[in-house]
Amino acid sequence: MPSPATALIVVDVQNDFCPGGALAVGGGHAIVPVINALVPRYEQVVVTQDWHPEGHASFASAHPGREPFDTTDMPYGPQVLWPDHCVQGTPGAELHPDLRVTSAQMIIRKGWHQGVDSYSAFREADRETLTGLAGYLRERGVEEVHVVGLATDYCVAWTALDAAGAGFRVSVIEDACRAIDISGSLERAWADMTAAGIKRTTSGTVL
Ligand code: VGL
Ligand code: ZN
Repeated sequence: MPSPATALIVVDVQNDFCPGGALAVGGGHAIVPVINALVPRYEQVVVTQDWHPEGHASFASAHPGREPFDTTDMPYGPQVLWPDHCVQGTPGAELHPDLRVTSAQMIIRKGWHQGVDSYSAFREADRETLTGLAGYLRERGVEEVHVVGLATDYCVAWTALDAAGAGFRVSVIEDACRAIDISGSLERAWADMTAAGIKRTTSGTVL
């Protein structure tokens, strides 16, 4: 059993990232039973939702002539352009219906600002705007976080890297994640996470 000073962060297990959704991650739904088994082992559970306004700057549809999965330059740096996904209040933005996270006390919704994406649950893509999650966790005595969810190479990796940057010990539970993996993004994400001292574990170490 992880100590009460370890929080589980469940990243973006939403309909749009599961098969049939707008930005489906291969096998995204397969992690739901794994996460459901993990959740009762933690006293502190944080859930995140990608939560974009209509016409969000990360949507290819907001950039005439551009296609999903192109990259563009935003004021804060390069940005992959995505299909419209996780629009606030739509069914695609809801958590997967089989996900059991009723014990979670904190839900972070991110990607809310029209012109700024936010893969990370801690810090938006401008790298300046904080969500408040680090302060919340610190005030609650959290020292370590375990990260699961979708997608390994985007929102999970950025969340894990920012958690490490904020001073938490971090593990990513690999079998409770699935990746988008475009142009080597998954391999790069693991290299970055390893370099940051993030542990790559499996659910068996907790269950
Ligand atoms: C995500 C792409 C765009 C994610 C969110 O949850 O990994 N990826 N928005
Ligand atoms: Zn998004």
